[in-house]
Parts: sequence; structure tokens; C-alpha cells
Amino acid sequence: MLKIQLGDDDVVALEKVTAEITGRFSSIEDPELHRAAPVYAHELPRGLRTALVDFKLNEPSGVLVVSGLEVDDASLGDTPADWRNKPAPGATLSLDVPFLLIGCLLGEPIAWATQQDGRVMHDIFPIRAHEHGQIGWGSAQTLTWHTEDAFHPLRTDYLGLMCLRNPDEVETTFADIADVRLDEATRAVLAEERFRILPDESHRPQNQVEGVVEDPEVTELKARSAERVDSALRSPEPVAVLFGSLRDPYVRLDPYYMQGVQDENEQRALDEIGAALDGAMGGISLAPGDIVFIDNYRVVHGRKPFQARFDGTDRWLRRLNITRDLRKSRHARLSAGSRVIY
Ligand SMILES: O=C(O)CCC(=O)C(=O)O
Ligand SMILES: [Fe+2]
Repeated sequence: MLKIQLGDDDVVALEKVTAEITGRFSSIEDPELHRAAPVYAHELPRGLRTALVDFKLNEPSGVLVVSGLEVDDASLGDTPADWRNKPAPGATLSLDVPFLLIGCLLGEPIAWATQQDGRVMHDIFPIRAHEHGQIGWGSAQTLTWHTEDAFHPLRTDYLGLMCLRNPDEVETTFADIADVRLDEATRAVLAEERFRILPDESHRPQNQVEGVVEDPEVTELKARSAERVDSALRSPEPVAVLFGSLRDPYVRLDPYYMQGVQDENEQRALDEIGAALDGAMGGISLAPGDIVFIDNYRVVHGRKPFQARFDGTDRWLRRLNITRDLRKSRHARLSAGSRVIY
């Protein structure tokens, strides 16, 4: 795990560019802001840019933590009870902006039409209805480690999590495939396209928002994306667990949503890699202002269980999905610059 501690000068520089942006934009979801953010990101301190570009291009580690942003807890207000009817977006904007800009150093933030109503920046906090669920909004159960959106070919390259509050110091867990040793036969099985990963809870119809959509193209794409989730649920495409360089592979794995494997060899290989990743598992309890970037091609992540409070003081993270290549999803987005994948 790499750590960057922002110095006083860095924080001042971030605050300066953030003030300019919050003067122009009032929502982190404004498409104009998404267009402007990569340019503003050029104004971040060079040390920070160097570290993020190195993390991206040379892959010295699968996890990078940036610390030093200051969070004024009182100004956040209560941790919301649900992402659907959150109060004014303004409360987190002065932290969302630096998070977005730093994320832009790794690539382009993307959104899923099937997740959190197509928002680019997600909320992760405990929701009572999901208390026992295998989903980011759960709490009582261990969130089993996984590749983010493992079922989807357009899944993110990087997952960013920014901590706003974490009063019980709940740990985010992770393991890097680079720290795992597997014998050759196991690796060979895992590199074959024969594993099936189902869409996770967060993409399923029960977690969608019903709304009136005016644009017929949006209606069509929404229907297509719901159909894709549905078809992935009924008959998932077989995919490889290990890919890229076989000496130094990438990984795609979500054991909780890969249950019911019939083939003995497949199950044995999954058990081996599962045990090896368990052995390499580490974690971090994010403190307010910490941002962690997880390389979703190398690192699986999860969360330890905790007792949610549901009283406005709960753990609260913001989340970004960042792709290195926006073009590879062009067929599933409305325009070249739009970020929502249908
Ligand atoms: O709550 C956490 O620390 C991680 C949750 C998670 O897996 C995610 O947001 O993708
Ligand atoms: Fe996740």
C-alpha cells in the first residue's frame, strides 16, 4: 500500500482550485463540471500528480491512500438515511471536488445507469433496509471481498473511496493479486474463460429508481442495460478469473456471486485462489479526509461488519469509479463526453 500525506502547501493549492470550482458549480453531478474537471486537475500540486501518474502507469502497488484533506464534521450534517432522497448536495461539495480532481489524474469518472440513479459520485453509508445485505449499504455482515462490478466487461479500472466519517473505525479490506502465489495448473484453469459471475445486488431491479424519462434514446438505453443485467443473471457469459500477463496477472473475482460451480477443477481453482487471497488480505480503517484508490484489475476489496447506528452519525464514504479509457464504453453512452453507462 502506498501512502501520500498532503503537506500544508498541497492543501492550500487544493483549497484554491476547489474554491474556484465551487464558485462555478453547485453540484458534483453537473456534466459541465465533469467536462471541466480534467483541465482543473492539471492545476493540482506536481508531487500529487507525479504519485498518481506513477500509480497508474507503473503499478508499483494496487492501493494508494491520499491523506490530509480536512473534514469539518459539523458542516456535513447528518449521515443521510438513504441515497434516494438526500438533502442538498452542497454539504459535501468542498470535499467532493478535490476527490473528483485527484481521481481525474487516473482517468475518467464513470457512472452506471443501473447504480444510484446514474450518479457519478456514490454514497456509501448503512441503510436500514440493507442492514444484512451483501452490498455497500450493508453493515451487519462482512462485505465479502470482490472485484468491483466483476460481472461487467466495462467495470472500473480504479475504485476511489473518500471517507467523510468513520466513527467506529470500520476497516475496508483488500488483497493484491501480486501478493498471491498459485501453482501453474491452478493459474492455467483460472485463465480460461469458464467462470460465471452474476450481477451484484446494487445493479438489480429492486435497487432502481422509477422516473419519467423524456428522451427516447435514454429510454432505449435504459431498457437495454436492464436487459443486460437480466440476461447476465439468467445466463452469465463465461469469463477468465486471471488475465493480462500470466506471469503478473490481473484478477476478476466475486466469489459470493459465483456460487453453484458444477465443475470440480473450477471449484478447486476458485478455492485455491480464494484461500491465497484470504492469506494476503490486509485492510485500512479510513479516517475522515482519507482517500483510497484501489486498482480494480489487481486488488479485491471488501469491508468488515459493524453495528450501524441509524441516527445520523454513521460511517459515510463517497465513491468514484474511474476508467482509463472512456471510449471503450462509447456504444453504451449517449454522447462522447457523457459519463453514464447504460
Ligand atoms: O465500505 C467499504 O469500505 C467498501 C465498500 C465497497 O466494497 C464498495 O464501495 O465498493
Ligand atoms: Fe466494492
